[in-house]
Amino acid sequence: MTHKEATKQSLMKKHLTEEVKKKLAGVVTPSGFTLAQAINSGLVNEDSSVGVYAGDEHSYVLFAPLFDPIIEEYHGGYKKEDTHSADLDATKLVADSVDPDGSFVVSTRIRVGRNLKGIPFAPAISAEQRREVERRVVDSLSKFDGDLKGMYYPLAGMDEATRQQLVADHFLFKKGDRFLEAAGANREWPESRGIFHSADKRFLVWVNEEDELRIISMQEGGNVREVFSRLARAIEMLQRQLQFAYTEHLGYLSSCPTNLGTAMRASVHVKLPKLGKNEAKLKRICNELKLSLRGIDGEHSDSKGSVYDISNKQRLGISEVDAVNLLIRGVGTLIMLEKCED
Ligand code: ADP
Ligand code: CIR
Repeated sequence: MTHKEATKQSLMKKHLTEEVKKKLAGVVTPSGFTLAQAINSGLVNEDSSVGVYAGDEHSYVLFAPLFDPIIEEYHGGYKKEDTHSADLDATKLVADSVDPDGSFVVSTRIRVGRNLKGIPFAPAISAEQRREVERRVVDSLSKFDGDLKGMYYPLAGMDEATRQQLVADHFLFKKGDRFLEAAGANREWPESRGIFHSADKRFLVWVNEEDELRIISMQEGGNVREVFSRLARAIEMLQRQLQFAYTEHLGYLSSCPTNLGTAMRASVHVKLPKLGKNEAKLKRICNELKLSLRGIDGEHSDSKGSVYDISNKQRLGISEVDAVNLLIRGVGTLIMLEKCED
C-alpha cells in the first residue's frame, strides 16, 4: 500500500475556510499556541489526512471553528452538543478472540493516549514540563506489580541497536516522524522520552511521544479479551495516581483530534493475502466496516507479506467496549471474505 496515493485532501485544508482563518487569526492559547502552529503539520506534509494538532486543552475551545468540523467528520458525525462516556468492562466483549481459528491474526494491540491535566500537549509543552511529566509517570509506574511490573528505559542514552530492535519488534515509537516534527512535538528529542515495559512486553507505556502517555497492551494471537482486560487494569491503576485531561464533551484529550474520546486504537495485525491483492477494494471494505487500514509498521507505512494493521477508526462518541466489539465483528467479516476469495 502506498499511503501517499491513498490520501486525499486533508480535513484541515477542507475546513480551513477564509472565514475560519479570519476568525482565528490572532487567537493564542494560554500556553502560547497559535493557528499557524496548529495547521503547520498539514501544510508541510501534503499527504496529511487530518493535518492539525492541538497544543493544549484550550486549543479545542479557542480553535473550535476549525477543530469542530474536523472532529465531526472524523468521528462519525459527533456534534458540539454530544457527550462522551467510557466503558472498560471486558466482560461485555462479544468474544474472547478476534480469530477463533487462530490462522489469520498475528497479534493484537490496544492503546490509549492520555495527557496530564493542566500541562500543554506535545506541540506546546516546555522542556521543564516534559521532565515533570516523565517524573510523575515513571513514579506512578514504579508502583505497579505482578504482570504489570516493569522497568522504564529512557530514550536518551539508549544504545542505537536496542532502540532499532524495539521499533522493529513493534514495541517502540519511531524517531523523527515528519508529521510530529512539523507539529513541534519533537523538540529537544530525545530528552524526557522513553518506554516502560513489563518483562514479557505485554504491557507498555510510551512517555512523551505524540501524547504524554500511550498506555499499551499487546500480545501475539487474537485473544482480545486478555489484551483489553490488561489494559483496563493498567488504566485504572494509573488513574488512581494521575489526573488526566478530560472533558464530558471530548472525553480524554489528545494532541491529535483523531484520538479524542476513548483515545483508543484497538488493532490486529492480520494476514489477508487474497484480499490484499486489491488494496483499494480492501480499503473500501474497511471503510464500510468503520475500520482503518494501516501498514505493518504503523501509521503511514506499507503492508509487508500481506499483513495489515486493522483498527477502529472512531474513538470519540463510542465506548471502549463498543469500539473493540466493532473490531471483533469487522475482523470476523474480513476473515470470512478472505476465506471466500479465490
Ligand atoms: P499508534 O497505534 O500509537 O497510533 P502506530 O500506528 O504508529 O501508532 O503503531 C505503533 C506501533 O505499534 C507500530 O510499530 C505498529 O506496527 C505497532 N502495532 C500496531 N498494531 C499492532 C498489532 N496489532 N500487533 C503488533 N504491533 C502492532
Ligand atoms: C495526518 O494528518 O495524516 C497525521 N497528522 C496523522 C493523523 C492521525 N491519523 C489518523 O488518521 N488516525
